[in-house]
Amino acid sequence: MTGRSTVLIVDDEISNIEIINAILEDDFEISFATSGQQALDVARTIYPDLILLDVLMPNMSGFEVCEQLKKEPLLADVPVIFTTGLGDTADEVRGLELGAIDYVTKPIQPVILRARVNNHIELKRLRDRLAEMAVTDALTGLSNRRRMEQALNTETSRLARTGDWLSVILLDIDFFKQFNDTYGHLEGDRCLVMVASALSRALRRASDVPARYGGEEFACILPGADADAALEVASEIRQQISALDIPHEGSNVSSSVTISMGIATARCTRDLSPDLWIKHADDELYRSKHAGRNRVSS
Ligand code: GH3
Ligand code: MG
Ligand code: MG
Ligand code: MG
Repeated sequence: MTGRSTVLIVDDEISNIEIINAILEDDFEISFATSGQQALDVARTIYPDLILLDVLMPNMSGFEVCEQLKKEPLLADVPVIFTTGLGDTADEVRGLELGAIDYVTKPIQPVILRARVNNHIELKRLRDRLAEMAVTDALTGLSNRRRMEQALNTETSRLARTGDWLSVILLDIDFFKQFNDTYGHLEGDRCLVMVASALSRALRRASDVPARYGGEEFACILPGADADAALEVASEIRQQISALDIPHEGSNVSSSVTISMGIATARCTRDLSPDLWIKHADDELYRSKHAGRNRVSS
C-alpha cells in the first residue's frame, strides 16, 4: 500500500468528530468538516478515499451533501457512509438510495465502524484497479483503444469550443506478420512492447495520448498540434523506432523494424466527429503502405 488512505469525517458536532477520529486515526489520514458546505469544499480539495457523513446538520443536510457529491464526476465514486442518529428504516433507505455505500447509526461501535471503513476502502481500491485495467493494454501498458476513443471524444469536443488544432497519428508496423513468422510470436510481443515504449518517449506533452489501437497498430492523439507539430512528432517517433534497431530479416523495406504512419490534422469544429479523424488518419496510413511503407503521409 502506498501511503495511508484519507477519510473525511463530516459532523456538525465536534464531540462526534472526536469520537470517530479516535477510532480511525491510527489507520487513516483524517480530515474533517463541520458543515455540509465545508464538506463539499474539503472533498473538492483533497479527494478523500471515503467520507463519513452525518445527516442532521444545519443549512445543508448530509442527504443534500451526498446528492451533490454524486453529481460531480470526480467525487461521484468516493464511497459515502452515513453516520447518524436517525435510525428509521425510511431514513436508511433514503441514504442508500442517494448512493451511500453504507449506513451506520450512532452510538457508533468502534470495531464495526473500523471494519466497515476498511472493507469499503478496499472495495474502492479494487474498483479503481478494475477501471484502470479496462482502459489499459495488458501487453504494452499503453492506453487501449477504449481509452484512446474516450480521449479523442473528450478532446474533439473540448477543442471545438476554441477551434484549436488537433492531430491524430495512426501507425502500423511494416511486415509484422513476417516478423512473427521469422522470430516467433513471443519475439513479436517483445517488439510491440519496445515500439510502445519508443512511442511514449517520442511524445513530449502531458496531454499527448499514446495508445495501442489494436494488434500491431498504434495511435497518438495530439491536442493542440498543427500539421508542422504533428510531422515533428512523427519524425521523432521514426527516430526512436529506428534507434531500437530491432532486426527484421523478413521486411522488404529495411533490415530492421520500421513503421508506416498516417496523420489527420485540422482545427476542431463540431462537424468533425471523432470517427472522421480516425478515418482520415487511416486513409493516410493506407497511402503510406501503398507508397512503399516506412514513411508518413498527411
Ligand atoms: P503491413 O506492412 O501491410 O502492415 O503488413 P503486416 O504483416 O504488418 O500486416 P498484417 O495486418 O497482415 O499483419 C499483422 C500481424 O500482426 C498479424 C498478427 O499475427 C500480428 N499481431 C497482431 N497482434 C499481435 C500481438 O499481440 N502479438 C504478436 N506477436 N503479433 C500480433
Ligand atoms: Mg448532526
Ligand atoms: Mg495492421
Ligand atoms: Mg502491419
